[in-house]
Amino acid sequence: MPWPDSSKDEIFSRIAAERLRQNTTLQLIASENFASPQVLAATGSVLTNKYSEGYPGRRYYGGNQVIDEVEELARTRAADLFAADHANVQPHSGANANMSAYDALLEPGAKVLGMSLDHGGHLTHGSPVNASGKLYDFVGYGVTPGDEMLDYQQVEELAHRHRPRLIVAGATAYPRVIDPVPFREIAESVGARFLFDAAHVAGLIAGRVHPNPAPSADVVTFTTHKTLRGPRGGAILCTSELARDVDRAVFPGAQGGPLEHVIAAKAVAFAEAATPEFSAYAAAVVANARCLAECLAAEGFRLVSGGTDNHLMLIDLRHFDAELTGKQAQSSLDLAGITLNKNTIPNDPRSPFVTSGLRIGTAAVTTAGMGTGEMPLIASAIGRTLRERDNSEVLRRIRGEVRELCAEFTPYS
Ligand code: DSN
Repeated sequence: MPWPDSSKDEIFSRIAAERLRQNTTLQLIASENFASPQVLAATGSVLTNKYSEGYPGRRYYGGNQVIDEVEELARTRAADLFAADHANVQPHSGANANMSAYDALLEPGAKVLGMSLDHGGHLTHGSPVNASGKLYDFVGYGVTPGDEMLDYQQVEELAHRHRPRLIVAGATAYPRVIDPVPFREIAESVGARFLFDAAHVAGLIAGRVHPNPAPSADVVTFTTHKTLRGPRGGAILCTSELARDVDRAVFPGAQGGPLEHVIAAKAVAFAEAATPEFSAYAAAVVANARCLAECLAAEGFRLVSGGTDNHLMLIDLRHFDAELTGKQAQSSLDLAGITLNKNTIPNDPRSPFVTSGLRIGTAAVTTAGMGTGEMPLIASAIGRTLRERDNSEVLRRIRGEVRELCAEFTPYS
Protein backbone atom coordinates (compact mmCIF):
# COMPACT_ATOMS: atom_id res chain seq x y z
CA MET A 1 0.00 0.00 0.00
CA PRO A 2 1.60 3.32 -1.05
CA TRP A 3 1.03 5.20 2.19
CA PRO A 4 2.65 8.62 2.37
CA ASP A 5 5.85 8.32 4.38
CA SER A 6 4.96 10.38 7.40
CA SER A 7 6.93 8.20 9.81
CA LYS A 8 9.51 10.97 10.19
CA ASP A 9 6.87 13.57 10.92
CA GLU A 10 8.05 15.67 13.84
CA ILE A 11 4.75 14.88 15.57
CA PHE A 12 6.17 11.44 16.41
CA SER A 13 9.21 12.93 18.08
CA ARG A 14 6.83 15.15 20.07
CA ILE A 15 4.84 12.04 21.10
CA ALA A 16 8.11 10.42 22.21
CA ALA A 17 8.98 13.58 24.14
CA GLU A 18 5.59 13.52 25.88
CA ARG A 19 6.05 9.84 26.79
CA LEU A 20 9.42 10.77 28.30
CA ARG A 21 7.80 13.62 30.26
CA GLN A 22 5.10 11.29 31.61
CA ASN A 23 7.72 8.68 32.55
CA THR A 24 10.16 11.03 34.24
CA THR A 25 8.02 13.58 36.09
CA LEU A 26 5.41 13.15 38.82
CA GLN A 27 1.84 13.19 37.46
CA LEU A 28 -0.33 14.56 40.24
CA ILE A 29 -3.15 16.18 38.25
CA ALA A 30 -6.26 14.72 39.91
CA SER A 31 -8.13 14.22 36.63
CA GLU A 32 -5.32 12.35 34.85
CA ASN A 33 -4.13 8.75 34.83
CA PHE A 34 -2.08 6.32 32.73
CA ALA A 35 -4.20 4.19 30.39
CA SER A 36 -3.11 0.57 29.95
CA PRO A 37 -1.27 -0.56 26.77
CA GLN A 38 -4.47 -2.42 25.76
CA VAL A 39 -6.55 0.75 26.12
CA LEU A 40 -3.95 2.62 24.05
CA ALA A 41 -3.96 -0.15 21.41
CA ALA A 42 -7.74 -0.01 21.01
CA THR A 43 -7.66 3.79 20.81
CA GLY A 44 -5.07 3.59 18.02
CA SER A 45 -6.92 0.91 16.06
CA VAL A 46 -8.58 0.77 12.61
CA LEU A 47 -11.93 1.41 14.26
CA THR A 48 -11.06 5.08 13.84
CA ASN A 49 -11.95 4.64 10.14
CA LYS A 50 -15.60 3.76 10.59
CA TYR A 51 -18.71 5.92 10.45
CA SER A 52 -21.49 4.52 12.61
CA GLU A 53 -24.06 7.21 13.37
CA GLY A 54 -26.90 5.65 15.30
CA TYR A 55 -26.78 2.77 17.76
CA PRO A 56 -26.15 -1.00 17.52
CA GLY A 57 -28.70 -2.50 15.11
CA ARG A 58 -29.88 0.97 13.98
CA ARG A 59 -27.09 2.63 11.99
CA TYR A 60 -27.20 5.14 9.15
CA TYR A 61 -24.28 3.47 7.31
CA GLY A 62 -23.47 -0.06 6.20
CA GLY A 63 -20.58 -2.20 7.35
CA ASN A 64 -21.27 -1.86 11.06
CA GLN A 65 -21.53 -5.54 12.02
CA VAL A 66 -18.27 -5.55 13.97
CA ILE A 67 -18.77 -2.03 15.29
CA ASP A 68 -22.18 -3.06 16.63
CA GLU A 69 -20.56 -5.89 18.57
CA VAL A 70 -17.92 -3.54 19.97
CA GLU A 71 -20.41 -0.89 21.08
CA GLU A 72 -22.78 -3.51 22.49
CA LEU A 73 -19.91 -4.95 24.55
CA ALA A 74 -18.98 -1.47 25.76
CA ARG A 75 -22.46 -0.52 26.85
CA THR A 76 -23.20 -3.90 28.48
CA ARG A 77 -19.90 -3.77 30.37
CA ALA A 78 -20.58 -0.19 31.52
CA ALA A 79 -24.10 -1.02 32.71
CA ASP A 80 -22.86 -4.16 34.49
CA LEU A 81 -19.94 -2.38 36.13
CA PHE A 82 -22.23 0.16 37.79
CA ALA A 83 -25.36 -2.03 38.07
CA ALA A 84 -27.29 0.39 35.85
CA ASP A 85 -30.23 -0.36 33.54
CA HIS A 86 -28.78 1.34 30.48
CA ALA A 87 -25.50 2.87 29.29
CA ASN A 88 -24.71 5.26 26.48
CA VAL A 89 -20.98 5.12 25.71
CA GLN A 90 -20.90 7.63 22.86
CA PRO A 91 -20.29 10.99 24.61
CA HIS A 92 -16.95 12.36 23.46
CA SER A 93 -16.32 13.91 26.89
CA GLY A 94 -17.76 14.47 30.33
CA ALA A 95 -18.98 17.91 29.28
CA ASN A 96 -20.85 16.37 26.32
CA ALA A 97 -22.30 13.71 28.61
CA ASN A 98 -23.62 16.36 30.99
CA MET A 99 -25.11 18.56 28.27
CA SER A 100 -26.83 15.56 26.67
CA ALA A 101 -28.17 14.42 30.03
CA TYR A 102 -29.59 17.91 30.68
CA ASP A 103 -31.16 17.90 27.21
CA ALA A 104 -32.79 14.54 27.98
CA LEU A 105 -34.17 15.74 31.32
CA LEU A 106 -34.89 19.46 30.98
CA GLU A 107 -36.53 22.20 28.94
CA PRO A 108 -34.40 25.31 28.33
CA GLY A 109 -34.76 27.74 31.23
CA ALA A 110 -35.44 25.00 33.77
CA LYS A 111 -34.29 25.52 37.35
CA VAL A 112 -31.41 23.25 38.41
CA LEU A 113 -29.32 22.94 41.60
CA GLY A 114 -25.60 22.22 41.18
CA MET A 115 -22.40 22.63 43.14
CA SER A 116 -20.81 26.06 42.56
CA LEU A 117 -17.59 25.97 40.57
CA ASP A 118 -15.70 27.88 43.26
CA HIS A 119 -16.76 25.30 45.87
CA GLY A 120 -15.57 22.36 43.78
CA GLY A 121 -18.25 21.93 41.10
CA HIS A 122 -17.70 21.88 37.33
CA LEU A 123 -18.15 24.39 34.52
CA THR A 124 -21.04 22.28 33.20
CA HIS A 125 -22.82 22.54 36.55
CA GLY A 126 -24.18 25.95 35.62
CA SER A 127 -21.20 28.26 35.32
CA PRO A 128 -22.39 31.47 33.62
CA VAL A 129 -19.58 31.17 31.04
CA ASN A 130 -20.73 27.65 30.05
CA ALA A 131 -23.70 26.63 27.91
CA SER A 132 -25.20 24.90 30.97
CA GLY A 133 -25.43 28.27 32.75
CA LYS A 134 -26.82 29.99 29.67
CA LEU A 135 -29.45 27.37 28.79
CA TYR A 136 -30.64 26.49 32.30
CA ASP A 137 -31.33 28.47 35.44
CA PHE A 138 -28.75 27.03 37.87
CA VAL A 139 -28.64 27.79 41.58
CA GLY A 140 -25.37 26.92 43.31
CA TYR A 141 -24.78 25.14 46.59
CA GLY A 142 -21.45 24.61 48.29
CA VAL A 143 -19.51 23.52 51.34
CA THR A 144 -20.06 24.75 54.88
CA PRO A 145 -17.91 27.67 56.04
CA GLY A 146 -16.87 25.67 59.13
CA ASP A 147 -15.69 22.17 58.23
CA GLU A 148 -15.74 22.73 54.44
CA MET A 149 -17.85 19.59 53.96
CA LEU A 150 -20.65 19.47 51.38
CA ASP A 151 -23.60 21.33 52.89
CA TYR A 152 -26.50 18.87 52.48
CA GLN A 153 -28.69 21.14 54.62
CA GLN A 154 -28.12 24.00 52.18
CA VAL A 155 -29.00 21.68 49.28
CA GLU A 156 -32.27 20.82 51.04
CA GLU A 157 -33.11 24.46 51.82
CA LEU A 158 -32.36 25.59 48.27
CA ALA A 159 -34.36 22.70 46.84
CA HIS A 160 -37.42 23.67 48.88
CA ARG A 161 -36.99 27.37 48.07
CA HIS A 162 -36.40 26.99 44.30
CA ARG A 163 -38.26 23.73 43.47
CA PRO A 164 -35.72 22.71 40.77
CA ARG A 165 -36.50 20.24 37.99
CA LEU A 166 -33.08 18.64 38.52
CA ILE A 167 -30.49 18.34 41.29
CA VAL A 168 -26.90 17.71 40.18
CA ALA A 169 -24.38 16.13 42.56
CA GLY A 170 -20.70 15.64 41.83
CA ALA A 171 -17.54 17.72 41.78
CA THR A 172 -14.10 18.21 40.30
CA ALA A 173 -12.37 19.60 43.37
CA TYR A 174 -14.06 18.18 46.46
CA PRO A 175 -11.95 15.79 48.56
CA ARG A 176 -14.71 13.94 50.41
CA VAL A 177 -17.26 11.19 49.72
CA ILE A 178 -20.44 12.50 48.12
CA ASP A 179 -23.33 10.46 49.49
CA PRO A 180 -25.98 9.94 46.79
CA VAL A 181 -28.71 8.92 49.26
CA PRO A 182 -29.45 12.35 50.82
CA PHE A 183 -29.49 13.83 47.31
CA ARG A 184 -32.03 11.20 46.23
CA GLU A 185 -34.21 11.97 49.25
CA ILE A 186 -34.04 15.73 48.71
CA ALA A 187 -34.80 15.33 44.99
CA GLU A 188 -37.80 13.11 45.77
CA SER A 189 -39.11 15.55 48.37
CA VAL A 190 -39.40 18.31 45.76
CA GLY A 191 -40.26 16.16 42.72
CA ALA A 192 -36.90 16.79 41.02
CA ARG A 193 -34.79 14.45 38.95
CA PHE A 194 -31.36 13.54 40.31
CA LEU A 195 -28.16 13.46 38.26
CA PHE A 196 -24.84 12.33 39.75
CA ASP A 197 -21.74 13.48 37.86
CA ALA A 198 -19.20 10.78 38.77
CA ALA A 199 -16.48 12.04 36.40
CA HIS A 200 -13.78 12.10 39.06
CA VAL A 201 -14.76 9.15 41.22
CA ALA A 202 -15.98 6.65 38.59
CA GLY A 203 -12.93 4.43 39.21
CA LEU A 204 -13.44 4.57 42.97
CA ILE A 205 -17.07 3.54 42.48
CA ALA A 206 -16.12 0.75 40.07
CA GLY A 207 -13.49 -0.38 42.59
CA ARG A 208 -16.16 -0.43 45.33
CA VAL A 209 -14.42 2.09 47.57
CA HIS A 210 -17.02 4.84 47.07
CA PRO A 211 -20.82 4.48 47.11
CA ASN A 212 -22.42 3.67 43.78
CA PRO A 213 -24.89 6.43 42.80
CA ALA A 214 -26.53 4.36 40.03
CA PRO A 215 -29.24 2.82 42.26
CA SER A 216 -30.20 6.29 43.59
CA ALA A 217 -29.81 8.58 40.61
CA ASP A 218 -32.00 8.93 37.52
CA VAL A 219 -28.86 9.60 35.50
CA VAL A 220 -25.15 9.15 36.20
CA THR A 221 -22.58 10.80 33.94
CA PHE A 222 -18.88 10.08 34.08
CA THR A 223 -15.60 10.34 32.26
CA THR A 224 -13.59 7.27 31.39
CA HIS A 225 -10.06 8.67 31.67
CA LYS A 226 -9.71 9.82 35.27
CA THR A 227 -9.76 7.32 38.17
CA LEU A 228 -11.44 4.82 35.81
CA ARG A 229 -8.17 4.71 33.80
CA GLY A 230 -9.63 4.33 30.32
CA PRO A 231 -9.41 6.43 27.16
CA ARG A 232 -10.38 10.10 27.10
CA GLY A 233 -14.18 10.23 26.87
CA GLY A 234 -17.55 10.28 28.59
CA ALA A 235 -20.53 8.01 29.24
CA ILE A 236 -24.04 8.15 30.64
CA LEU A 237 -25.92 5.61 32.76
CA CYS A 238 -29.66 5.86 33.28
CA THR A 239 -32.86 4.05 34.14
CA SER A 240 -34.67 2.07 31.44
CA GLU A 241 -37.39 4.72 31.51
CA LEU A 242 -34.92 7.40 30.39
CA ALA A 243 -32.86 5.28 27.96
CA ARG A 244 -34.58 6.48 24.79
CA ASP A 245 -34.44 10.16 25.77
CA VAL A 246 -30.76 9.92 26.76
CA ASP A 247 -29.81 8.11 23.55
CA ARG A 248 -31.66 10.65 21.41
CA ALA A 249 -30.06 13.53 23.30
CA VAL A 250 -26.56 12.19 22.52
CA PHE A 251 -27.35 11.28 18.90
CA PRO A 252 -28.78 13.05 16.96
CA GLY A 253 -29.21 15.67 19.69
CA ALA A 254 -25.61 16.68 20.30
CA GLN A 255 -23.13 14.53 18.41
CA GLY A 256 -22.64 13.00 14.98
CA GLY A 257 -20.50 9.96 14.31
CA PRO A 258 -19.35 8.17 17.47
CA LEU A 259 -15.63 7.53 18.03
CA GLU A 260 -15.79 3.74 17.87
CA HIS A 261 -12.04 3.31 18.44
CA VAL A 262 -12.50 5.18 21.72
CA ILE A 263 -15.65 3.18 22.50
CA ALA A 264 -13.62 -0.02 22.01
CA ALA A 265 -11.01 1.35 24.41
CA LYS A 266 -13.79 2.21 26.88
CA ALA A 267 -14.94 -1.42 26.67
CA VAL A 268 -11.39 -2.59 27.47
CA ALA A 269 -11.22 -0.21 30.42
CA PHE A 270 -14.63 -1.33 31.77
CA ALA A 271 -13.44 -4.96 31.72
CA GLU A 272 -10.18 -3.98 33.44
CA ALA A 273 -12.13 -2.04 36.08
CA ALA A 274 -14.30 -5.08 36.87
CA THR A 275 -11.31 -7.10 38.13
CA PRO A 276 -10.21 -7.65 41.76
CA GLU A 277 -6.87 -6.06 40.81
CA PHE A 278 -8.68 -2.86 39.95
CA SER A 279 -10.50 -2.86 43.32
CA ALA A 280 -7.10 -3.15 45.00
CA TYR A 281 -5.90 -0.27 42.82
CA ALA A 282 -8.86 1.92 43.80
CA ALA A 283 -8.25 1.22 47.50
CA ALA A 284 -4.56 2.05 47.04
CA VAL A 285 -5.44 5.37 45.35
CA VAL A 286 -7.43 6.40 48.44
CA ALA A 287 -4.80 5.10 50.88
CA ASN A 288 -2.12 7.04 49.01
CA ALA A 289 -4.23 10.20 49.00
CA ARG A 290 -4.80 9.96 52.77
CA CYS A 291 -1.10 9.37 53.37
CA LEU A 292 -0.04 12.22 51.07
CA ALA A 293 -2.53 14.57 52.75
CA GLU A 294 -1.13 13.73 56.20
CA CYS A 295 2.44 14.22 54.99
CA LEU A 296 1.55 17.56 53.39
CA ALA A 297 -0.10 18.70 56.63
CA ALA A 298 3.14 17.80 58.43
CA GLU A 299 4.97 20.02 55.88
CA GLY A 300 2.84 22.95 57.06
CA PHE A 301 0.10 22.95 54.43
CA ARG A 302 -3.58 23.48 55.33
CA LEU A 303 -5.85 20.99 53.60
CA VAL A 304 -9.36 22.09 52.67
CA SER A 305 -11.77 20.07 54.87
CA GLY A 306 -8.75 18.78 56.81
CA GLY A 307 -7.98 15.81 54.57
CA THR A 308 -9.42 13.51 51.95
CA ASP A 309 -11.61 10.43 51.44
CA ASN A 310 -11.01 10.12 47.71
CA HIS A 311 -8.22 10.44 45.15
CA LEU A 312 -7.59 14.17 45.58
CA MET A 313 -6.81 16.89 48.06
CA LEU A 314 -6.95 20.66 47.96
CA ILE A 315 -4.23 22.75 49.57
CA ASP A 316 -4.98 26.23 50.87
CA LEU A 317 -1.59 27.86 50.27
CA ARG A 318 -2.33 30.96 52.35
CA HIS A 319 -1.55 29.12 55.56
CA PHE A 320 1.84 28.01 54.21
CA ASP A 321 2.82 31.37 52.69
CA ALA A 322 0.37 34.27 52.43
CA GLU A 323 2.18 35.64 49.35
CA LEU A 324 2.29 32.39 47.40
CA THR A 325 -0.44 31.98 44.76
CA GLY A 326 -1.55 28.74 43.12
CA LYS A 327 -0.23 30.07 39.81
CA GLN A 328 3.28 30.66 41.18
CA ALA A 329 3.29 27.34 43.02
CA GLN A 330 2.26 25.40 39.89
CA SER A 331 5.10 27.03 37.88
CA SER A 332 7.75 26.35 40.54
CA LEU A 333 6.62 22.73 40.92
CA ASP A 334 6.73 22.29 37.14
CA LEU A 335 10.41 23.27 37.22
CA ALA A 336 11.01 20.54 39.81
CA GLY A 337 9.22 17.91 37.68
CA ILE A 338 6.07 17.88 39.81
CA THR A 339 2.96 18.28 37.64
CA LEU A 340 -0.26 19.43 39.30
CA ASN A 341 -2.72 22.28 38.91
CA LYS A 342 -3.59 25.50 40.62
CA ASN A 343 -7.16 25.47 41.89
CA THR A 344 -9.54 27.82 43.60
CA ILE A 345 -10.42 26.95 47.17
CA PRO A 346 -13.87 27.63 48.67
CA ASN A 347 -14.42 31.42 48.87
CA ASP A 348 -11.06 32.05 47.23
CA PRO A 349 -10.23 35.78 47.24
CA ARG A 350 -8.06 35.31 44.14
CA SER A 351 -9.23 34.78 40.54
CA PRO A 352 -9.40 31.30 38.90
CA PHE A 353 -6.28 32.23 36.88
CA VAL A 354 -4.28 32.99 40.01
CA THR A 355 -5.95 31.08 42.88
CA SER A 356 -4.92 30.43 46.47
CA GLY A 357 -4.90 26.67 46.13
CA LEU A 358 -3.43 23.57 44.57
CA ARG A 359 -5.26 20.37 43.65
CA ILE A 360 -3.30 17.14 43.98
CA GLY A 361 -4.39 13.64 42.96
CA THR A 362 -2.94 10.17 43.42
CA ALA A 363 -4.62 8.18 40.59
CA ALA A 364 -1.64 8.27 38.19
CA VAL A 365 1.20 7.75 40.67
CA THR A 366 -0.73 4.77 42.09
CA THR A 367 -1.06 3.28 38.60
CA ALA A 368 2.70 3.75 38.25
CA GLY A 369 3.09 1.53 41.33
CA MET A 370 3.82 4.06 44.05
CA GLY A 371 2.49 3.38 47.54
CA THR A 372 2.48 4.88 50.99
CA GLY A 373 6.27 4.51 51.13
CA GLU A 374 6.61 7.07 48.33
CA MET A 375 4.02 9.62 49.52
CA PRO A 376 6.32 11.19 52.18
CA LEU A 377 8.96 11.71 49.46
CA ILE A 378 6.43 13.49 47.26
CA ALA A 379 5.20 15.69 50.13
CA SER A 380 8.75 16.59 51.07
CA ALA A 381 9.60 17.45 47.45
CA ILE A 382 6.51 19.71 47.22
CA GLY A 383 7.29 21.41 50.54
CA ARG A 384 10.96 22.04 49.74
CA THR A 385 10.17 23.27 46.21
CA LEU A 386 7.71 25.84 47.48
CA ARG A 387 9.87 26.99 50.37
CA GLU A 388 12.93 27.32 48.10
CA ARG A 389 11.11 28.40 44.96
CA ASP A 390 13.58 31.24 44.25
CA ASN A 391 16.61 28.96 44.54
CA SER A 392 17.22 27.40 41.11
CA GLU A 393 19.96 25.13 42.48
CA VAL A 394 17.54 23.55 44.99
CA LEU A 395 14.88 23.15 42.28
CA ARG A 396 17.44 21.44 40.04
CA ARG A 397 18.36 19.05 42.86
CA ILE A 398 14.71 18.20 43.52
CA ARG A 399 14.19 17.66 39.79
CA GLY A 400 16.97 15.04 39.99
CA GLU A 401 15.34 13.35 42.99
CA VAL A 402 12.00 13.24 41.15
CA ARG A 403 13.67 11.71 38.10
CA GLU A 404 15.24 9.02 40.30
CA LEU A 405 11.93 8.26 42.00
CA CYS A 406 10.08 8.06 38.68
CA ALA A 407 12.76 5.72 37.26
CA GLU A 408 11.59 3.11 39.79
CA PHE A 409 7.92 3.59 38.80
CA THR A 410 7.80 3.98 35.04
CA PRO A 411 4.33 3.57 33.51
CA TYR A 412 5.50 3.13 29.90
CA SER A 413 8.91 1.50 29.93
N1 DSN B 1 -10.75 19.24 33.53
C1 DSN B 1 -11.34 18.30 34.46
C2 DSN B 1 -10.61 18.32 35.76
O1 DSN B 1 -9.42 18.57 35.75
O2 DSN B 1 -11.19 18.04 36.79
C3 DSN B 1 -12.78 18.54 34.65
O3 DSN B 1 -13.39 18.71 33.43
